[in-house]
Amino acid sequence: QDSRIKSNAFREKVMPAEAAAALITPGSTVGMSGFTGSGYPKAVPQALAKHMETANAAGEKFRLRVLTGASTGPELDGALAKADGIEFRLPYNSDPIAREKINSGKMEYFDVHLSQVAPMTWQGFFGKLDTAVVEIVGVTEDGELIPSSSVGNNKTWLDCAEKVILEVNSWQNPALHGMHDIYYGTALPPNRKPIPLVRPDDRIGQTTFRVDPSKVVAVVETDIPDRNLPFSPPDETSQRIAAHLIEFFEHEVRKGRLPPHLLPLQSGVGNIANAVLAGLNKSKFENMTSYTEVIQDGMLDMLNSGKLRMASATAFSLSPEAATNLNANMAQYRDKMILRPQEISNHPELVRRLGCIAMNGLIEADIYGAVNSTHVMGSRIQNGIGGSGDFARNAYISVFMTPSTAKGGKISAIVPMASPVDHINQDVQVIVTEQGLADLRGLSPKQRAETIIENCAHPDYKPMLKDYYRRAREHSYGQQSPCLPSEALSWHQRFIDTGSMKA
Ligand code: 0RQ
Repeated sequence: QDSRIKSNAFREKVMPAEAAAALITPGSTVGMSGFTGSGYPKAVPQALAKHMETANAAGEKFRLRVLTGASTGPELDGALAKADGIEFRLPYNSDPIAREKINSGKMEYFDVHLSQVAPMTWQGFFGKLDTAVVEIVGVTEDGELIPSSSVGNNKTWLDCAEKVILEVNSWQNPALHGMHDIYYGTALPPNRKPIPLVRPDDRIGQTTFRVDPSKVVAVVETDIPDRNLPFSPPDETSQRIAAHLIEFFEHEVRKGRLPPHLLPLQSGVGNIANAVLAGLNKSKFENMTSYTEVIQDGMLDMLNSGKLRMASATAFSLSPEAATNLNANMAQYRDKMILRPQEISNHPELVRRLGCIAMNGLIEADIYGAVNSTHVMGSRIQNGIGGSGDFARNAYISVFMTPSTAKGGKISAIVPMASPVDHINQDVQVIVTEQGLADLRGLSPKQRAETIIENCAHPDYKPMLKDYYRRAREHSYGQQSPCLPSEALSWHQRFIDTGSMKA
């Protein structure tokens, strides 16, 4: 393992995880690596959770403010949440234990656009960053850090934290060295300059992180694998969603509104997004590129088949099987993948310049096409907005996709009013369900409503939506976006009261 740490100054700081965790003080703010189940620290958080449990048992409060890239794994979010050790958390979370704590009011959660975490940290909006805990693959002879399977906000944590704890993970393949592109050209306003990236495969930075060695207080060696949940295999519903979308892309190419190799693809988290990639892998499109946030199983398959020429992202978001496979064969992917800081992978300037095709999942959309990506029944968090807002607002075409119902048909994904709204209707150009696709470009709110109800709603809910919309046309206070305020959220209340949105 020593061979991963080529610098003496860093080797001298090697210590057990328990000793490193003891350097983190209760009440402090910690920036951790990790993005969608990859590249998160594993040993220090677990040791930290033990310290927290001991403190809690003795009646002392040991809680932290925890900042990450996005979701992490059970060894970090799960362990700390279980130990009741997270006072405040940002940004995206998908851990079930942390979700439960948030929804029961025991943890504060700030759900923020992923591209904004690094700049807001620099701007001082989140206060002082006490400690960074960052997983790396190794340390070079001149003391630079080889990034791991996610980049996330690590550059910012390493730059801004007062002290730094490193986890050198020998499970990660050393062939990751060279895959990353860490851009050091960002600045605070009024000194910002254009980011010099004009193609998804441009490299504009260096392959390693810099760190001030005097800030490094501990180096911990681990060999724990990245852990992520498996995707559900594409079912008939998701295959139909994919088919509608691919037909739409083919139509757009025929019309000359999309180039034959499409435009850089952004594909969101979750089962549906992954299934759409599987569909694209079987489509006739060739030489596609992606400028996205995460590389999922579906994208790896597209790289393997050659359909996708290259992928730019900030992290892997892979099933355990795909993660193991990729890790065993990392060297052959090094020229086809670039991992960047999330402020660059999700940068609005770049998403707009490249003209990304954004494809994200949703919880519910309303008849006007406003999208809720985050909350169930208006109040319970599912995951968070993640990068969907970064991409949706700035995309060339912004697509949202979902099965038309959830929870065995008891919930309609198309509702009279979304609660809350994460993506305003101006940021939503296409909605796809297994029922069909609504192309909303250039349509007024009433035209959007008619198209969405007709093309996307499930037959069980279509008559209810038509009835609501007809009455809204008759009785609404205004006719721009007809609405019956006292009834608009009654479907949600009915589900809370009876367990079903059906009347
Ligand atoms: O819950 O697992 O308990 O059954 O939500 O739903 O249908 O499997 O869909 O995995 O594609 O996730 C919006 C959550 C969709 C995801 C969301 C419940 C459903 C199930 C998952 P169960 P599916 P997906 C950039 C893009 C925001 C972040 C984002 C997401 C679970 O896409 O987190 O886009 N997006 N980032 O039962 C009640 C509804 C529901 C519902 C779904 N209407 N009511 N429950 N569910 N619809 C990448 C990153 O940011 C990292």
